[in-house]
Amino acid sequence: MKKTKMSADSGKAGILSFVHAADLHLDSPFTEISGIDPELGERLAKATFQSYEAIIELCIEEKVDFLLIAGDVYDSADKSLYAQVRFIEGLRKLEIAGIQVFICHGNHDPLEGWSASLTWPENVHIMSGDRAEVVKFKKDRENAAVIVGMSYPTRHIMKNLVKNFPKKEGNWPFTIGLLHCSVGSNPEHDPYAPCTLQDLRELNYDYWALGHIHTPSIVCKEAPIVIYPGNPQGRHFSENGARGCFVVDVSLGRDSSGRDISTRFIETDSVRWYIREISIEGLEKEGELIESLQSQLDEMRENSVGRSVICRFVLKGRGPLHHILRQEGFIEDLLRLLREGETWGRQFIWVERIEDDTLFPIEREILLKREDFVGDLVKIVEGLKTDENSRNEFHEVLSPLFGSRNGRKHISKIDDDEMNSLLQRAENILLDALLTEKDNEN
Ligand SMILES: [Mn+2]
Repeated sequence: MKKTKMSADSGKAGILSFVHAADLHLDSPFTEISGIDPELGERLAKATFQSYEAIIELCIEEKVDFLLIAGDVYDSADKSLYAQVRFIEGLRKLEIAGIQVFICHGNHDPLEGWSASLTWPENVHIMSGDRAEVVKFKKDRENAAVIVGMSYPTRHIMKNLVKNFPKKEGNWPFTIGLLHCSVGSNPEHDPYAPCTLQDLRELNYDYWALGHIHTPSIVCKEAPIVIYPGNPQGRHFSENGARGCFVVDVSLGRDSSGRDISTRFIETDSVRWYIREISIEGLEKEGELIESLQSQLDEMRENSVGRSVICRFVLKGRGPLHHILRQEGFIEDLLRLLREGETWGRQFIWVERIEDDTLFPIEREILLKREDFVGDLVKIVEGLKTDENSRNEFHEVLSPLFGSRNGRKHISKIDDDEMNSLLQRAENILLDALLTEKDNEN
């Protein structure tokens, strides 16, 4: 097995420190946003690069020893020339700062794809695609870490690559596995290089720096620590919420028993995606709806601390505003209003769309007067809610349920408030099934 050695004499004294990032998808197209303002398009085109720059800055600020990138640096096997040049620019900055970089390639950027012939800085180590490579990292002339990694030679790797990784040897210091793979089953992602947590555990490593799953997650908190940092920049509404990478600090002891490992998630996205559901129930006037949307926008602005936001509102529930929302041009006007004053400066909030999933309000007063099945249903529920005799009879009917041995175990007495709310919910379900918008008009 070929062993490469890399070393650094910079970084924090007594601590092994590194940044773990993955799935940069540089130069990724933002497909869900169509027909947008060209300026917004330009801001989005830069977003994956800005988050990459944020990672580079973080490495320098934190004075880490190395940066790990667990695959999918680029979005497609035939990487754009622009993305490659910008990627190398960032790596050069790290070279100047004395920070090493270890990269393994994944399904979006396998080794077989086209690459421009550019000169890689000397601080960069790209893992081989033939075998798991073992790289020793020295700090202050001492062995401080071992990084074992493997790249995808071709895109469709459906076999378990962990089987190629060697077991941690007795004299190895802090050992890291670097791989783009799918741990366990995750129906949202293609099962590239599938493996189990047990496969990872068996090798006795200290940390698994994984890539592929775009939602940040700590798969395992205890040794071995297994982390998916997720992609550092969301690219569509299904990649919503905060995105970033991990900073890991390891105290360097003689043996692993007294070792202290801390992991921190650092947000690196420059544009954040949000989907917000808002219920129109209880809203009587248009003004109330506008206020509610505005206050959501204010909250997002605050939570995203200086970042830009693209958000989608989904309006739900039953209420009188349903009819107004259906009026031609109303939602377009609402959008215009919410977008007003937004410029493509450092921080913007762009409402991409307002979806109307609302339902017509049910006019109960009118239904009560109807001489048909629906009218009877509403009258019965009304009786049970307001008339004491009817309610007592109803409790009588229900009593075997509470009196039986099994019933007693699982349900306790229902008080009047709870009963009323249950009855109302039952009525809503039945009316939803029985009524159409036309039925509800008198
Ligand atoms: Mn990916």
